Amino acid sequence: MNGEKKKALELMALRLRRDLIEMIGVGAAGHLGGSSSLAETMAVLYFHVMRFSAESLKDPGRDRLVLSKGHAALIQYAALCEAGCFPRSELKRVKTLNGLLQGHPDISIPGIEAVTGSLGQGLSVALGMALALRLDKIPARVYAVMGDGEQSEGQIWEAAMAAANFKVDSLTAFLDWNKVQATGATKDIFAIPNLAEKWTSFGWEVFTVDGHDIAAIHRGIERSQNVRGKPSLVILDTVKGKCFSFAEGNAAYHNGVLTEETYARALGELEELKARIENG
Ligand SMILES: Cc1ncc(C[n+]2csc(CCOP(=O)(O)OP(=O)(O)O)c2C)c(N)n1
Repeated sequence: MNGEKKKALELMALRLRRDLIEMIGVGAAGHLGGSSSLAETMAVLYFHVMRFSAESLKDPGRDRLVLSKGHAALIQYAALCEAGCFPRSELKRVKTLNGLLQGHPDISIPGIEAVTGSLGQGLSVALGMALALRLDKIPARVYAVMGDGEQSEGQIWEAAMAAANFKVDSLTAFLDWNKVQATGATKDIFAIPNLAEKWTSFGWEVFTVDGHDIAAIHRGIERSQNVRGKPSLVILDTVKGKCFSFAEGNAAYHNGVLTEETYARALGELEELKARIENG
């Protein structure tokens, strides 16, 4: 990836975060933490890696992305909106009764491939898609995004074994290793040590990357695309609430409420980061 592309994607990740903050707004709860930790990955997938465009959402050959940690929907909505899947006016109606965009992903939303929100199910859905594409001889890739707290769901490990058994090398899963779940540190609530070793022992190829480094995420995905005969996992070493000083690593912003003050601060911090990237 050249420097110009990298810079464009870094700026896109900040744009997605700005959309995220505007969607959450003031005075209502929103999943800031686990959405922000995925901003760079969403930017790399939707705007560089995936065969995906708003004009071909039904193309059988498109790559698919299943957000298994569906509570982070707002960052995916931001990416789909920036890609032109629906008008920006929908972002303002997010999580309202008559709005298109609900609190968790739904297939009525252009660009959303699976209904998620009940944790633990997305990898199975993605595996089913990958198997169906293989039967149909369609060379599309399927991506699935899981959380680290989500790893305590048993269905994930059933899907992990099945994907390895069926040698599904068109499947790349991501694990957003932000180390915090809904109410505290993942290690204190349901510790699953040695995640990389566990996935390797389940028959997966595992890559661990800095989940806020555009080039590193891209390299991890490229390496996963070259794996043959088994599925791949890219562990994203991330910070929950990344880019927002008051939210980083803070479980209170898993699904927290922004005040006028924190809302303004969040947008201000994004502006500072943007200026820093633009000035090289
Ligand atoms: C089956 C199920 N149980 C509980 C929940 C409630 N819940 C929503 S998010 C969450 C924590 C998830 O933690 P993690 O996977 O680490 O997500 P992240 O920190 O990346 O947002 C929980 C328990 C749920 N959505 N589904």
